Amino acid sequence: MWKLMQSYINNDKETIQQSIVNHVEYTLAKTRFDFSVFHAYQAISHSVRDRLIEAFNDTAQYFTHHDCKRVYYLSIEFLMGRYLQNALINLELEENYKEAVLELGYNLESVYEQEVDPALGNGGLGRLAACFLDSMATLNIPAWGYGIRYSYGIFRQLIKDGYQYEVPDYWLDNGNPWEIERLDVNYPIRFYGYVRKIHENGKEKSIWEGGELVLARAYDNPIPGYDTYNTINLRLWRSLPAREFDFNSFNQGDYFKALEEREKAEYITSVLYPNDSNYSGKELRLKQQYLLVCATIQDVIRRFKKKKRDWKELPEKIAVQLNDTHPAMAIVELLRVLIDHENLEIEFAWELVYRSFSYTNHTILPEALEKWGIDLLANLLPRHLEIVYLINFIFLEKVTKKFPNDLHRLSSLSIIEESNPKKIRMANLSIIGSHAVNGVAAIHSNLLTTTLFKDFYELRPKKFQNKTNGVTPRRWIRCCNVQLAQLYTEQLGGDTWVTDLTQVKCLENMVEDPEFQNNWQRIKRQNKEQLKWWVKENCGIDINLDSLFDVQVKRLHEYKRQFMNILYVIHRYLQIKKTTADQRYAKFLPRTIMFGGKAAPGYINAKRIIKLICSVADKVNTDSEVGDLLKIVYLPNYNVSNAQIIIPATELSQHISTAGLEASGTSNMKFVMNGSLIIGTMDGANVEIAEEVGKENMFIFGALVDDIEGLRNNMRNTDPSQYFPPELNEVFQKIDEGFFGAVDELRQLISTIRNRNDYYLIGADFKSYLEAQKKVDESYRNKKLWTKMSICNAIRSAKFSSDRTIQQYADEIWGVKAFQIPNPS
Ligand code: 26M
Repeated sequence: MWKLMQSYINNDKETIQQSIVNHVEYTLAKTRFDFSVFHAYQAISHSVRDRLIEAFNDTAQYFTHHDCKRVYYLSIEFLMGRYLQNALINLELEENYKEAVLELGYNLESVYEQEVDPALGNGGLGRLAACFLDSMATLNIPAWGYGIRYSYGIFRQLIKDGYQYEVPDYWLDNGNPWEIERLDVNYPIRFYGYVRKIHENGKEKSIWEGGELVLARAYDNPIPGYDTYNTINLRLWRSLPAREFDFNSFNQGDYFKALEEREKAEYITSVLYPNDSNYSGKELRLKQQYLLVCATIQDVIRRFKKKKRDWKELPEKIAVQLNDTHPAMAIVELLRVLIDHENLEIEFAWELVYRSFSYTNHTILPEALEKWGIDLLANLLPRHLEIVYLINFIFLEKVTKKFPNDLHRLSSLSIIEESNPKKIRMANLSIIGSHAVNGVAAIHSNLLTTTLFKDFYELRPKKFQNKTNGVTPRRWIRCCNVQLAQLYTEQLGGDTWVTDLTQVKCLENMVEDPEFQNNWQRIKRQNKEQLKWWVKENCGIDINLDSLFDVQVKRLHEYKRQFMNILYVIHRYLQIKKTTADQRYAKFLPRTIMFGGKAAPGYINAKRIIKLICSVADKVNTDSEVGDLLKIVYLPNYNVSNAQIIIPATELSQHISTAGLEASGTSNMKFVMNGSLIIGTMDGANVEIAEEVGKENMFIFGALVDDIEGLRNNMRNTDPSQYFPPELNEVFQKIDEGFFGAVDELRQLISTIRNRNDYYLIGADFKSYLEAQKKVDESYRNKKLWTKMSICNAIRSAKFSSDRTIQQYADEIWGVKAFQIPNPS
């Protein structure tokens, strides 16, 4: 019987202090009588790490002992954000540490600020993976995350003179107390080489050899659940040179050349690609993907083989979730290992593979769909290309049986795109190799089955599912909005809402309660104050606490339409200017409009939009006629840690993508949980948010997804001078006149949408956007009404907890149950 030993760690104040001081002395080799806040952070982290590791080891042992079915969540990105506060809260030790640390002379809040923000992700997809880990740990699901330990995370964004500058983010400068380097877990990874065919027992066998070998080394990151002892593992791979020397080079006496080759191996996991769409087809990127996949599959198989059992049990013991197509080569890799190394029959092996895999799609934007050129694959992964052809052949044969003489269908379903040069469609591979495929919000999942993957849907309708995204209430309420969390805990008589967000619905009877409303307003105001200081410190701008805090923070993208937002801001500014001074304050409500987000370094239009926002900000913020009626701020370097300050302080948040293009959005959920109202289109998860909180509590506008095609045709057939509403033409004219400077650049930007080229339909949606903005102002004038709307949003947001999402994945895709390890203390 599995037995848990007594824990040796106590959590009283004195023991905690002792452990911190010990780490100062013995881990950091600093004197315990005088250490800086930076060293305090390091020592505290090590002390918390000790507490994590015990639970982490016990959890791994417990899962092994119970031989439960495991989930492997494969993602090229994990956007974790800072660990310390989250770990303390999940361990329910924040109060103990606060006291202990205070007596040592430090304030825990300022200690948190010492941590670098690990930003190994671009945006939504990577952050979703992080929220999922938190929920899987909290729900006691036997899960592992697998990803890449990039040396450089997403670049740090500087804004100078209105332009974005990208600074490399070497985040490991000060070490990383949250990871465990596994010197003994290294897997060989092969690239290039050739396939040799041999004959064995009358059968042809393939041997992939030659080429280059590198090693993938494991770095483990413990992920504690909330209110549970379970602590799961995020295993990240780092590339290293293989141990064998390149004897060829050495023998020729080219010592430096040989070392250079070794350096190249380390380079593979050096940098995260900073795109969040727009697939680029770079070999290094494919190497990253394959390294992740190859090391992970070796790890998974090693764990499966620990117990002697039949291969047919594989799908009952593992569930592999692909976070988009980036790790999709895992399908081919597992099949390769099963047929080439384990000598299984192809049909049998294939059955095991597709029953084990499932795939989540995160976008329908065509430019983001991964397609690898045949030549690239033939060179880098020659055996995989052969296997892809094999899979495709077997698959298309089955299709032909069901739909004879349907060449059109065959070519749309094929993994191979018959272009010149031919390409491998990773989405098709992912669907064919998975037993379940899901979109990330209801509208998105519907679009998948009716447009992008229609033919696949007709072939296997039951394969397709929806799993509406969610976010973790631990980080996005409990950590970032401590006061709101306290209010909930007081009102609900306990803090079990943190793991069961449906409980906050019980506050429905409080929405009109004056005292509750007062508390609500007080909390928002305090959060606004905090953001005001952040803005002062980081942008040097004073913002008006009484103004409406209006925020759009997300990656810069034409489809997200930050452009439409700033065009509206210009319109508002022009209206203010047209109003006489004595009327202005009666007519306009003070607003602070904040933007934030990174543009992919090569995305020129996105960078021009940043420039436009900053140029408008310059003009407006220094216009004495406007005063504090209107302020525009570009919040630099939007990331997880400043999101934790920005989101709780927001009153209105913008989620205004062209209908059909934002798969889900997840920040919309975070904003709603923190009592922000949404101005948004019927797109992504906004649709379900409207169902939950009520349309009357949102500002919904714009074309519906079914209107889009018609509107695009309409635009093409309309005279450009007639197509845009007059308010918008007036704005264009001002930009054209050079009112905001940077004429050439800004003219180019507006020209992208002017000549029947308004693909994202800013012109078509602008009028209804104006109307929605008007309603915002009217509602904000009525403080009681606004507060009530804000409360309704927050207390009706339970559906968007990632606990709900993960429970659905567990029940409907993975078929795994919870295994909760007893707490030894
Ligand atoms: C691809 C190729 C090369 C380099 C980078 C990429 C790449 C990286 C990230 C492509 C897409 C990436 O992420 C897309 C993404 O973040 N999608 C968002 O996923 C969220 C979680 O499901 C959704 O909420 C968002 O709507 C969706 O845009």
